[in-house]
Amino acid sequence: MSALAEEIRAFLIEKVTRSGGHLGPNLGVVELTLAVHRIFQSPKDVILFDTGHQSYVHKILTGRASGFDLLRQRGGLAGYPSRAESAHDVIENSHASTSLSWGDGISRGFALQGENDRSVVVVVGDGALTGGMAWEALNNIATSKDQRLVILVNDNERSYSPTIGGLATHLATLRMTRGYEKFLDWGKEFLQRTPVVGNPIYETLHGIKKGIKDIVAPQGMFEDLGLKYIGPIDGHDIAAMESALEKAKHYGAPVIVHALTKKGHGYSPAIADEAEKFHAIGILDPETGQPLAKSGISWTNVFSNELADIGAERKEIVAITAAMLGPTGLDEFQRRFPERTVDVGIAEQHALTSAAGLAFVGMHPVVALYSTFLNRAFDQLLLDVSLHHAGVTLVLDRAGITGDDGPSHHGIWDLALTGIIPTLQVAAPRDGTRLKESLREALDIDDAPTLIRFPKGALPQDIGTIERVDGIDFLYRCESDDVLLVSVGAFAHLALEVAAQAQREGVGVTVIDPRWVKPLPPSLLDIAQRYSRVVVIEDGIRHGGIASSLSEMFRDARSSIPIHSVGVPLEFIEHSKRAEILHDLGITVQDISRSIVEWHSSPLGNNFFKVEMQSQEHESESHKPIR
Ligand SMILES: Cc1ncc(C[n+]2csc(CCOP(=O)(O)OP(=O)(O)O)c2C)c(N)n1
Repeated sequence: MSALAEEIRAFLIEKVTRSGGHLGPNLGVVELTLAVHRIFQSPKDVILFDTGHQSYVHKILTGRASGFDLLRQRGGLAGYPSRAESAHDVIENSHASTSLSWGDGISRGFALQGENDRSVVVVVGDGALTGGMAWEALNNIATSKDQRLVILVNDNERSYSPTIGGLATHLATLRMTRGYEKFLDWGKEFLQRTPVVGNPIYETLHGIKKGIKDIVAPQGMFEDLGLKYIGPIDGHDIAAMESALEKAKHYGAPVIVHALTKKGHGYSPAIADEAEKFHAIGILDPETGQPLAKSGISWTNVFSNELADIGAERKEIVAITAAMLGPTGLDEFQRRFPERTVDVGIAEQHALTSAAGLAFVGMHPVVALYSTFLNRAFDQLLLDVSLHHAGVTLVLDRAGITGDDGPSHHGIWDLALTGIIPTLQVAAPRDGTRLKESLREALDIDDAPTLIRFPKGALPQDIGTIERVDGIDFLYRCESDDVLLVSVGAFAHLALEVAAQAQREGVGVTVIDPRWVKPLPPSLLDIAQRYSRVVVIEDGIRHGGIASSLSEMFRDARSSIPIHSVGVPLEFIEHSKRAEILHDLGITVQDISRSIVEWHSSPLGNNFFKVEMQSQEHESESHKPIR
């Protein structure tokens, strides 16, 4: 078995350094996953991976090794579990802390249906255990006496960076008991070899074991919740893991198995990476662990440095991350102002309400999240932050189509979600200069929440402003009154190319960037009056997006100017390169300019807009694009 483990490890290093992906977490679960598959019979027994980023070994063991050449690429294996790939995958996840609820539901269903020979195993990291949903589930699971549910805690002491908080401290305490168990084992061997008095002393010692343990290392939490606890076990010791899982399997009620693993185990470049242990990597040289391509300045870098500079000027700024300090760029702020940086764990809901509290006493919190994870905290944004007019600034990285991570990682919902939140103001900067500018503008607003969204990846070149009218930037002005193109955020370069192409084909297009897209500046209406048609390009779902808000604004003003929208249709989009996805959706210079030209040549009132038509094919009746 250890030879197989080494083979899998070498395979992972070879393949994942070539494609990019979650290398560190998977290197850490090789033995643990082998043991799970030896003791449980998937898919009869259901194996669930929380978050799902550490399911590569499971994929290899369930017949998908050959798919690793195209990991996270078009037509290849997904980076997370995928039902389409295998009957061994049950949850299409990537958002953390949901697996215990899934496990509860499935094992409860088995019990209700009398399927008492089926178990559910949930592999959950110490990071994912910091999420509120995990605790809601534990509270519920603890009442069950007959669910065959094994909660395998993969404790590597890290989320991206070290896991922080009370739970992490408790797990550390449980880890300490390992020393105590060893002491007991030693005592047993030594005393039992001692004639006459040895055995009674050992028995006494063992009898008060729990008492001593509670002093040396309190067992508290899990057992107090009423959950059977087994551990801690060396998660790299396959035999020990098998034996613990075997016990857990036959326990017949929910049980926690606490495994200790090392993220990046067996690969020295990962172990040497103090910050993130190669949690998620790009393409690397497998020998050295060094990136093969030089990455340029990213949106994240610009935000990171600017916020840290503002932090030096303004003492009321507090930075909040939900276990993603490095990926969101808050690491620089933390380096300079550790006392004003808070890592709440994977707890976006708590982050937002806690930020509202900070704002109440005069601080200005900046909560930095990936766009997709804001979905989690919608109610908190609506009712704790916005209803209370809290001066909280949200910064959403990875907004728009992200690509390789698949359907649940695209940041395509934030504009639609935030569009219905009163008091909230939203900015979509088009470049680095506008990002810095809007961040400062947002931080000057203390009586309402603000949100700034920008995409993944390299920063585009700045695009200068010809003229600013009521906060709206003119990026290209055309003499003709044919089309006004409203570009949202980082689509500005695309919009300018579209304008140039359409102009070559005889249609004049003026390009503007409203910068703040919620609320839309009222003078947008006055500007638009001069044109025959308005087109909006946005990197988010069209349903309920910026074109939708603009259309409502025009309707309210009884304006009849036709508005057309280019954006993401209402569907779940598989993993693929961002450019490939945009191409599929018709969000390219060629497609959009061709559509504008066709549309322009068709009579008013009978417009045919190809981009919309392409997207519409995927949409239900109720989600028709704006016309
Ligand atoms: C709701 C949510 N917020 C943030 C993330 C980003 N994220 C992905 S993995 C991860 C850390 C997970 O740590 P852990 O569960 O301990 O797993 P490990 O990587 O250590 O194996 C985070 C924060 C996420 N997936 N879901």
